[in-house]
Amino acid sequence: MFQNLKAQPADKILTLMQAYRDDPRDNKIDLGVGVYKNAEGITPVMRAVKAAEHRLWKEQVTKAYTGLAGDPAYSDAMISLVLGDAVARENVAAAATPGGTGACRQAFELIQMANPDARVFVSNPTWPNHLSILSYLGIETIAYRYFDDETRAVDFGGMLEDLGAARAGDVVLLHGCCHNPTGANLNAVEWQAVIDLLNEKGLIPMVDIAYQGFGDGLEEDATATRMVASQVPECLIAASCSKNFGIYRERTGLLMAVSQDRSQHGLNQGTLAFLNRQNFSFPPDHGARLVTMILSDDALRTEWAAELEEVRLSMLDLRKSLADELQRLSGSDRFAFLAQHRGMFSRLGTTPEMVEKLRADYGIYMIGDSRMNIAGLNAQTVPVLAKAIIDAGI
Ligand code: HCI
Repeated sequence: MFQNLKAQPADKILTLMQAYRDDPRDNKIDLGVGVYKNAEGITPVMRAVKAAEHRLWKEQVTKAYTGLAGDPAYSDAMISLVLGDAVARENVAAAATPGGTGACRQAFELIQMANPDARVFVSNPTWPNHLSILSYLGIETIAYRYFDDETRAVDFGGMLEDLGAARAGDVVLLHGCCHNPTGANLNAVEWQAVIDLLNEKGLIPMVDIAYQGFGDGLEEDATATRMVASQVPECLIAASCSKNFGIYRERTGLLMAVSQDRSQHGLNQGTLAFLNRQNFSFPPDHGARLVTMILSDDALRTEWAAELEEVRLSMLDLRKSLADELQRLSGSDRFAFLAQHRGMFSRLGTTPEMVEKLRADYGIYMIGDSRMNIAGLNAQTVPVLAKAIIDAGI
């Protein structure tokens, strides 16, 4: 049996992570995998998470199974974090999932179950794992224009034109904030135009929100998702706690199915629980319990939000100093987009050959499509990266 297996394509992001680890140079710079790092290059356990873990260790008396959809208190806390009061709680079915990836996977399976003919429209580019999972499930994907290589902003005209080709019942995958891999995002007026188009054509949005709090702020980053959820008849939302709670390896995510038709709620909730049961029975609980504890305790929540804000502002600072340094070295504004982008990533917009040159000659690791993890920088490495970009001739 095993001899029939075929080697599968490796994940480019994880391959690069390994290559960085194997590089003996001590001046190497890791701008690869999307993990927040502080100025010391460490991905810390957040203060509120440590405190919640401590409390959990003292207070938890059982590790018996939760429900198939996870602890309802976790769903309540996360629905409120992501959706605020944009949608009534009774309109939202939700299930805990292993990370945001798990939420995406379950969402895609639900789409396939509900409408095997649905095609999923994905931004060009999108997170590679979206494409990988969709292709694994045999779901047809259609790319819509998104990133403008010239301006390094959203090609909004192209996006609307391409979405115009979708059929009623097709799904449109949107990044709620902090687009991965480009860092380029829609403004509120553009979001509204997309929502109007979705409604006009009967398209179903699926919002992937993995970086809430990393862009313009916790509430601000949820605005687009809330606009979508409150204005369309139904949508799916895949949320991740990996980055904003710094609990990557705990695998903590939530899939929400929002329907304006309340009579759908039981069926939606039952389907989410069923899908969890088919794939892994019960979702991981440790991270979800920490998140619930933090979001429901005033002191922990304040501490968490303050640290998240420090993280957000530190990335904004790095963006600004990189853009300034490149402005100084190049004598032009052609890198100003770096300060406009939001979230952890920016697509530099250069060739794979240049990305390889930066790796080979300067020990700078970014993804082949020139996606940089801004959080991989610090005050010392910003000028090093800027000089390398100019010296390499980008
Ligand atoms: C990212 O770097 O895009 C997010 C982190 C990640 C990368 C690959 C698989 C899962 C998560």
